[in-house]
Amino acid sequence: MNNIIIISVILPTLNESQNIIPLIKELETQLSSLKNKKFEIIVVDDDSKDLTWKIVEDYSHSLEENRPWIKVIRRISKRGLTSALNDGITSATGDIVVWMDCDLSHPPKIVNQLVRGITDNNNNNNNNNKDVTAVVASRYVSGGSDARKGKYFFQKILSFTLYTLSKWFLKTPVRDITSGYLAIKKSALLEIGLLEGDYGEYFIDMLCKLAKKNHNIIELPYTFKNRELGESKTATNFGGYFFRGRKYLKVIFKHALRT
Ligand SMILES: Nc1nc2c(ncn2[C@@H]2O[C@H](COP(=O)(O)OP(=O)(O)OP(=O)(O)O)[C@@H](O)[C@H]2O)c(=O)[nH]1
Ligand SMILES: [Mg+2]
Repeated sequence: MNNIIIISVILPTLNESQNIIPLIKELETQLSSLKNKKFEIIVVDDDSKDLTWKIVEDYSHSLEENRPWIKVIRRISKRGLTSALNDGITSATGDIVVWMDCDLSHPPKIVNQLVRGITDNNNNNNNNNKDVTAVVASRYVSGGSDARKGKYFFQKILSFTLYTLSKWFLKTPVRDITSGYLAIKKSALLEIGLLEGDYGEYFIDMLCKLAKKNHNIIELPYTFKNRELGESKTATNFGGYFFRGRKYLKVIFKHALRT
């Protein structure tokens, strides 16, 4: 990749009015410091009641400055995280696509490291001399951690259990199979087709499909933090996690049985 590389950052949002502008500002700071790269930020919002979509629209056309690199997709009749990501991917014009949670639990400060993991030829993490297709932000490699506390206890246990199961049953070398934060070549996404699933299980499915096609995926450590502002969209009780956990297990066993 020698010419200008375009990076598309997809931000799926549902009621993130308190987090979205600080997140976009940090992404702008980080991404504008990358050499020979352009970027676009695509917010895919499901008509949030707290007007997240409008806050971003106002920010992108403010009186002081126009920010044409920001696109807002306001979805009226569609719902769901995976489908929002698919709409973002479909409209992305970049060579490299990034996505992440927008509650500031995924650190925007490491976005450039994720991108460089793909673009740098002399990547130190890349031992097998194959082009890196994707870089996953990971809690479960050296230097990474899941620092969520309090009501996130069950969520933390669920993520760790899935990681353990993946080591036993899945071919993907990726440890953080429910990360939700990565940089990936758009061409690889086109190869495997649209993301499948409702919520976080799409990530496991995607990693298994990429592994099957022998894509080289590396991980970069990060610390996952609690959401500080805004309401949680996921259950924080045992029953809720058990229900959600079943969907994740289904995807793991689907791929385990195929290999
Ligand atoms: N467009 C869209 N985005 C969503 C939807 N559900 C969640 N999101 C976004 O997806 C990201 C992850 O959702 P979170 O609510 O942080 O889910 P979580 O991390 O499992 O749980 P909490 O951090 O406790 O809220 C955030 O950016 C959300 O705003 C949805 O139905 N549509
Ligand atoms: Mg979250």
